[in-house]
Amino acid sequence: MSEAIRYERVGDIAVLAADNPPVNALGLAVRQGLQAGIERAESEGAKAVLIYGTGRTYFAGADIREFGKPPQEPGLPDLCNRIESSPLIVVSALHGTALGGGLEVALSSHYRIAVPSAKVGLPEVHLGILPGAGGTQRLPRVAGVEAALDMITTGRHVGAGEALKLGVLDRVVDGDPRDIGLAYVQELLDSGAPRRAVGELPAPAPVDFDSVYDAVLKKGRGQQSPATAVRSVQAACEAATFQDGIIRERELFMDLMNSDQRLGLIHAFFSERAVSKLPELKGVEPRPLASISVIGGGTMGAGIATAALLAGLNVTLLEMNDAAAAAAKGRIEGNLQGALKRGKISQAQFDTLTNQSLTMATDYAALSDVDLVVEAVFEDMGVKKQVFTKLDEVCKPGAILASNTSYLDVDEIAACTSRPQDVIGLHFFSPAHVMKLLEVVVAEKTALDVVATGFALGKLLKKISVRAGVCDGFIGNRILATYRTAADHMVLDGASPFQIDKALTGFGFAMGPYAVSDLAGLDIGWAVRKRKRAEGMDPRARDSSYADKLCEGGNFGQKTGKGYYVYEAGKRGGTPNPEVMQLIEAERAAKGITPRDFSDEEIVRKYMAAMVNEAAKVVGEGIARRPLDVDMTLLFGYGFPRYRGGPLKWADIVGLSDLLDDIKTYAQDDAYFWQPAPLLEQLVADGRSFDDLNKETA
Ligand code: 3H9
Repeated sequence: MSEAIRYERVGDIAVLAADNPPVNALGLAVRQGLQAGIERAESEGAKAVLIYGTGRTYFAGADIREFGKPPQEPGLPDLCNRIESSPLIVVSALHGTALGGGLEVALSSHYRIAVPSAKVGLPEVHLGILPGAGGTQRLPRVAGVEAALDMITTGRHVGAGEALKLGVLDRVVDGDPRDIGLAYVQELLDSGAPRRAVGELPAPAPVDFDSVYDAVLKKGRGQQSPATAVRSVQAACEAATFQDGIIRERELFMDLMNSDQRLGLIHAFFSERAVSKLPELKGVEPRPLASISVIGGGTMGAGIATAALLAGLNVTLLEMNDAAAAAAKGRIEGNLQGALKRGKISQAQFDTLTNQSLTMATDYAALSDVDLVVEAVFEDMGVKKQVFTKLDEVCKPGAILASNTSYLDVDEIAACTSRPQDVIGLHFFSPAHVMKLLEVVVAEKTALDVVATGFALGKLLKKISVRAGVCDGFIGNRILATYRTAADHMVLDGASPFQIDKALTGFGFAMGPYAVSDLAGLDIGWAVRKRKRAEGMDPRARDSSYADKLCEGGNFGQKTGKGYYVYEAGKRGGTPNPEVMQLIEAERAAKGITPRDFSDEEIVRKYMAAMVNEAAKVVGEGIARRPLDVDMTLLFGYGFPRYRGGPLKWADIVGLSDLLDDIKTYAQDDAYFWQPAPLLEQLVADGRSFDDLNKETA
């Protein structure tokens, strides 16, 4: 008997207890143990079998680490069929998260009981696959097609109460899973309850699967797995037998298993967890973090304050005067109203957060006792230095002084204090109470426990925290500046901003770069361009001015109703602004450029090549420690399609050598912009991938 499954006899009942921490994933040893346990129970004359998980959960799914490796018997689909076909009564007792293959084992059991806090779900689509151990065939038979389609295509976790109503669970009882399970099995045996196999239930009634398929495909922005899962549920209704449905499910499952999207999504799953694990922070205790202060209550500062309040921290918000403080408080209350409306907090919590946890201040003296200060004032080095000089005077020893700068030199900011070891960059993304990304910018003298506290704060605020080094724009904005420039070059050469946006949303981005600029405000990019020109641009760099002209006309994007697009009140999205093409054409003419046609494919390739090349420089220079740090930055802060895993995972998939060849070809026209990243050249020369680098630095 495998150690991952412990076998025990309690009277007529054989008890199979899973013991495979941390989440009882259904790896080989667990599958072997379950199969052996069922066989032993049958051969020893038990009347029923109880399956449950020890530790924090029932099975949380197949072992994702086995994906892509040669299959080992028994496979999960066969195991589920074996459990279901047992002549004994098989009962599963659920707690924690019964997900994916875990729920499939439960659905193969004849009865299911759970504790009230348990959650069930089939989240396989988030990994680029579909439930492949009978889930698409059994769930519609117990919950109906509509509920099954909802659960399978969204992958959402369903609470025990709802699962009971849907028929996924038979009973919900509070207590220890083993105890409630044993009592339930005994009751079933005493009452002579029959063996009840879901696979033997009649096929469910079909729905209009073609329209569901189309709707799901559209919603997924190019993600294949949810739409393919619809076809698998369809088989539950239309296949001649249950077994035929299982065969169809297997075919579709294997198609997805062999897809690039599965590679991208699994990479995202593991990278999301690896990104905040830094070897140098092992054993380093973060500093205390009970209260924080935010300086500046604009959109960004108010968002940071909101996120901190929602995470249970006391927040002091410092503004310049009473009027600004009142406006900032209004912004925070507006954000919290949103949380209240969405049911994230109660009215009582809203009242406590706004009246007790939040303090408004206009005097730096109010910051004398806080543990951490995040400065979110105007993006100007002079202004930042004034703030940090003041903070150095008033903050208690050991307080962490953080800047939310998105571009500026954190070393220079730290140098104007007497405690550079306590200074760090915490770069939030707007709206900060919604966006998941936090760049933890480590300056030259930042102390390790300050870095650890940055990550601890990120965890508290439920952010994905990425370590970044100091450079202009850190990881994300530095790479953005490059691929955005590549897009501007394509516009000068003949593509339109609207075609570029369309090509990139076709690739899977949530929005194209020009629509994003309109949303963020065109004045932001304008200020950066002016700063860079003032600092002195390399004469070989191609500059463009049509966007400046838009700004000079007072068009800053959505907030002014006009930018690249024209926005009508009450309507979502905008329509192309015809003035933009006039400005572009005038600039092309002035520069003597004869515009040429671009295919959508060429646009995507060039944009991505620029992104990957800059990302490789960012990793090569140590600004990002690992390729996966770049991938997570782009995924969580820049709308990169998760199913492609991130730019460097995408690069591995399409092939680094071909990509480098393309970059060298582009360099024939613009050798300054298209300088190949040394790291990319090195990887190609060595025949290695970005993922190899991830593994080497794990
Ligand atoms: C499936 O079932 C396919 C079948 O339909 C068909 C097969 C034929 N495998 O997230 P955490 C690791 S597909 C391997 O930090 P939490 C995780 O990497 C599967 N490892 O904890 C981490 O490792 P480390 C369908 C796994 O409490 C550690 O466990 N199931 C797996 O925040 C702790 O994880 C899913 O998609 C796994 N399945 O959240 C569920 N799951 O410590 C995926 C976790 O080294 N899992 N690990 O970084 C989850 O959603 C969350 O992990 C869970 C716990 C909610 C369970």
